[in-house]
Amino acid sequence: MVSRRDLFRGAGALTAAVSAAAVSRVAMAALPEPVLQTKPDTMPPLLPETGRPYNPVVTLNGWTLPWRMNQGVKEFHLVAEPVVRELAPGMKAHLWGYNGQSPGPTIEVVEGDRVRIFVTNKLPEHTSIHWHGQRLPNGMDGVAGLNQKAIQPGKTFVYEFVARRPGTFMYHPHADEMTQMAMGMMGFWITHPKNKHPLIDPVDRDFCFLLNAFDIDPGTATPKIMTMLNFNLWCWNSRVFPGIDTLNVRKNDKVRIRVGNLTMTNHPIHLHGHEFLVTGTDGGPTPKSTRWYEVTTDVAVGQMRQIEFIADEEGDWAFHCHKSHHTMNAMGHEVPTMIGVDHRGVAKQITKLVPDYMVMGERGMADMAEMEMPLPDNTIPMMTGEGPFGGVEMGGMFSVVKVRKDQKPGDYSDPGWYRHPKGEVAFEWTGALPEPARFAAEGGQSMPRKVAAPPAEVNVRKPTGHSEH
Ligand SMILES: [Cu+2]
Repeated sequence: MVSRRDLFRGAGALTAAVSAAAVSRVAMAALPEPVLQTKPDTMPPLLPETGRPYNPVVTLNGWTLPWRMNQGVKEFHLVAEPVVRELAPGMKAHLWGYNGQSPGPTIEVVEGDRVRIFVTNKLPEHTSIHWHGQRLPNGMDGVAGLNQKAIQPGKTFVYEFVARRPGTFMYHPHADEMTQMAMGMMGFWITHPKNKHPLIDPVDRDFCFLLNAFDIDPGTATPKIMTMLNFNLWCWNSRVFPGIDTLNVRKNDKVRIRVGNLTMTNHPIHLHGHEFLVTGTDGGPTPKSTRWYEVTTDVAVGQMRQIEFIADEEGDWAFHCHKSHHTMNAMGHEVPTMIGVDHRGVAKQITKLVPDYMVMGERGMADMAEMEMPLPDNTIPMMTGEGPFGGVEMGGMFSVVKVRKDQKPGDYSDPGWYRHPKGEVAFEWTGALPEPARFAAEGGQSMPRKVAAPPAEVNVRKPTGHSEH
């Protein structure tokens, strides 16, 4: 079996399995050998060795599927199968995916390419693949029962169509969809324009990833597939912070980031330090008259957005979903708010008896990041990640865009933490603090209360057992 690592050994050389010239006629009549990936790392862009040239993408914590050219047709082989995916160091999930990982590999083709995709089903149940956003013959659209027979376990189906429209697309099962998508089956598809396109600018860096979510109880490894909204692991490409790789770019690069949402809720994706334009959706490139600058763009369920900006500010810029619950990892729900309640020492005593007992910190949730509570096996802390100045206290859908003037073109490696110029970091004020000046018009516009409010009371309530659900 050809692993992805082998493929990148040498100057981007592809093995015989994917190089048309080296394959005999007999072999060409057979299935292309499936290429598997064993690691969750971000792989370097796969430069095309056959077919029309294009500027390849980089899939965050993912990879692009090599193809073979068979008499002018680009042939890919996807294998639907159970996989073990590391969500972040310290946590592995038992998912379903394609070719060894969840999500499956990114498929990159060029507008006008004839594409043949072999899909082998190694799952315990039937499946199919829908090519989200594509113009194609109806019988290739992949809805089991409607457009085709479901692919039974052990069987291989062939999809074939011309990639007619350039843009940002995805693929996912359309058979027992709820189960199969909750288990991690999905992948990215990019159709590059074949010529200079009036609405698709060339870029220096082109990233893509899918938004997905899992509900995995602390201490277990298999997602609960019936969950509709109450997910506890909010992922980019089946990874959570601090397991999501950073997006490393050179200062003044034109950067494109493509995002697709296959969760069951919307995600306002937010970039620090720069403004961007939404230049495309799964419907294609957006007309220029519809573009305006944003720092957050909402990606609704089943939608894709591609954003573009000039990375002209050096530094380590946070890049994350703006729903604060989506930048947290698995947490016990139904944790009562304990701000203002002094339970010093109590939680520590209880955790000695009940290892996964959690209470919200009395000064906020930051206490929890410090508490180093004993965690069940195969779980990552709710708020975590060490930055150059201390705990980042994040999880889930969070990463960093690293902009450096000395990042080499084509180099996607992590340059380390930003070294801030002198005098450009927020600092502690050590002088005297004056008494606050009272605002003269305080309460002047509000209606006076007839009876004074009673003094606030605090009811201390024991957290209900979050493990019961
Ligand atoms: Cu979100």
